Amino acid sequence: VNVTGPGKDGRAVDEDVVINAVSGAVVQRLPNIYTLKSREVYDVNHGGSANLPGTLVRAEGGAAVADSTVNTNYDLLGTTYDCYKSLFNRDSYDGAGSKLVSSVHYGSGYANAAWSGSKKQMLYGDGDGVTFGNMVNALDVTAHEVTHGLTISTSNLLYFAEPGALNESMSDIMGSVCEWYRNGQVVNANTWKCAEEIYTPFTSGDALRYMNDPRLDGQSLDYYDQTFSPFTDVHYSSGIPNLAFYLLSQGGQHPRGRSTLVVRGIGIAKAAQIFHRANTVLLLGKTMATFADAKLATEQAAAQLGYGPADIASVTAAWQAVGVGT
Ligand code: ASN
Ligand code: ZN
Repeated sequence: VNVTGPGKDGRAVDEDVVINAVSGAVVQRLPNIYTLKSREVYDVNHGGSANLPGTLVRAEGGAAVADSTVNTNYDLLGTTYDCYKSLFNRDSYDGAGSKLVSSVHYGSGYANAAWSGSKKQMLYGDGDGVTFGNMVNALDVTAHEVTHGLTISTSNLLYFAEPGALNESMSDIMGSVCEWYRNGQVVNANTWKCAEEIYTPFTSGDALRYMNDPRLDGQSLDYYDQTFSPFTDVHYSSGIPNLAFYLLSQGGQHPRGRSTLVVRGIGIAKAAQIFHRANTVLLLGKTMATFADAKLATEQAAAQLGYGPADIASVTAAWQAVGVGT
């Protein structure tokens, strides 16, 4: 018997189940046909924070509209939702099916995108046309902003110093993971680049950040030592955990010889599970978590996920290769 019924939001249920006709017990869960995905894309029409969210242009299930910025944002929010649901069985950023609310055409020539913690929504600028094209056009940026909403509702890492670097890094990591997910769970040349689709439209091949070699951007850090300052912009200090995640996934050595350790890569699929579990379970409510706390949390997450000693050793080595732990 295929059972469908109203989900918690009154729309289609998120699973089909086979039930025993006599006892009513669920004997098999079938792949989801419907999900609880719920998006709302608004046009703030070049207004600022006082004008949010603006006019609702496309809600869940609505047909494509005339504005391609709205449609692209809607689609990439959908890909991000699907990535989280499919890889982590997580229902939206808060795990409770909350709507993904987004406003496009924020500001004028605004070359940024953000998650507003107070408004529980995202905003996307059109870019300035020189450093950035339209901010909606990069899946990793969209997944990055959604992940800020997730982090606020889980670890709630402070946006400063080491927890801030970890907060930013969780967003960059899940940006890469969602790109990998969209690419059929295959790593390609763009997987480890951040915002490559929109960064410097007149220069091809570059990116805002590089997870595999953070110093390629000229500012990000890639090793934790005495020179680390808590005052470093979290978008640069995030390079340290970003590189740890890359090394855990792909394996290899520190790209600039800061460590002689050779990390055995475990693949992005397992690495993603480990970092997601660390952020949502082991670091739950750990607003002040340090890099050392994240190392321990990811080691424990790997063990809880049932990964073996060699994988756990890779987690340890990935952090050691960026200067965290001995
Ligand atoms: N795009 C930035 C981010 O999500 C916005 C900011 O600097 N907070 O990290
Ligand atoms: Zn961020």
